[in-house]
Amino acid sequence: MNKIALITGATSGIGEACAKLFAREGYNLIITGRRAERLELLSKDLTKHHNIQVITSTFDIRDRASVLNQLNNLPDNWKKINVLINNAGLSQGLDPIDKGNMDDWDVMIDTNIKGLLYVTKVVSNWMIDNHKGHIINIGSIAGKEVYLNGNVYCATKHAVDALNRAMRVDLLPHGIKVTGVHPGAVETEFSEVRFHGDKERAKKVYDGFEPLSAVDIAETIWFAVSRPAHVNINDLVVMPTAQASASMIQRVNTTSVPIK
Ligand code: NDP
Ligand code: 8X3
Repeated sequence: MNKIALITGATSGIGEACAKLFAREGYNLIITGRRAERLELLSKDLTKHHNIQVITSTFDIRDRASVLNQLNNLPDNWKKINVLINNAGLSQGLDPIDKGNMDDWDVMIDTNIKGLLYVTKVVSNWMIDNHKGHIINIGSIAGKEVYLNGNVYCATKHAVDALNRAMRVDLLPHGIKVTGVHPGAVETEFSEVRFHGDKERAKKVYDGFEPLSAVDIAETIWFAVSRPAHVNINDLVVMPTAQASASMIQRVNTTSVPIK
């Protein structure tokens, strides 16, 4: 029987790279996101190339009823989840606190904190029933530091950092591993989403240095997941070599300049 991983936000970037890597390692997958067509394409591709099964589950992680309905309606044998990757998340906007867009704030708080909590509540109960499991929480360097105009996104990722530690304490009696992975700049659709679809502005974020790739983070997650049963990796901060902190990046032909 293959192990099972549930990956939220598998329609692009880090989540998609995790789905591909875990499929290669023989995991059956539950992949989620809002873009059903992308989930279906990914599912077809993974099942064609690997001897695994995939369930696609389309929901907006901010919609509590939808999260509960989709997850609770999974077949019982799919509820024995070995690995949960709490990856779905986003930044919207990059404005000083006094000029922030409150709709952007709601989206970030509802997705990055509340959505992660809804999924975790359901899956952690199944892990408790199974007396095992591993939860990977994707935080960010933005959860370890704050930077100019990052305010609410940073706050949500600080919350993920706190929840990562809190989950480890609460789930200790049940033998469930909890790992936080906190990347610096990873080139995905992240910046395009942050800048409300402005591709030109998004591209500039990664100009003049080599950012992390989604595969770099998937491999880091796999390292944590593939440790022996008695070893838990608590927390990993993973940066591009050219990035020293959230706001310091060494770009070609420049000295260190702010990232945004
Ligand atoms: P992408 O934009 O490429 O992927 C984000 C994923 O999250 C998509 O699959 C998207 O799916 C999903 N998602 C977003 N909102 C929702 C929602 N409301 N309901 C369900 N799914 C949702 O970005 P990344 O891969 O870079 O981001 C993945 C995680 O990594 C995020 O938590 C991000 O904060 C974190 N991170 C990213 C860094 C970077 O530099 N890229 C650095 C540090 C952390 P869909 O749109 O189909 O719903
Ligand atoms: C994404 C990285 O530095 O843009 O979490 O916040 S950063």
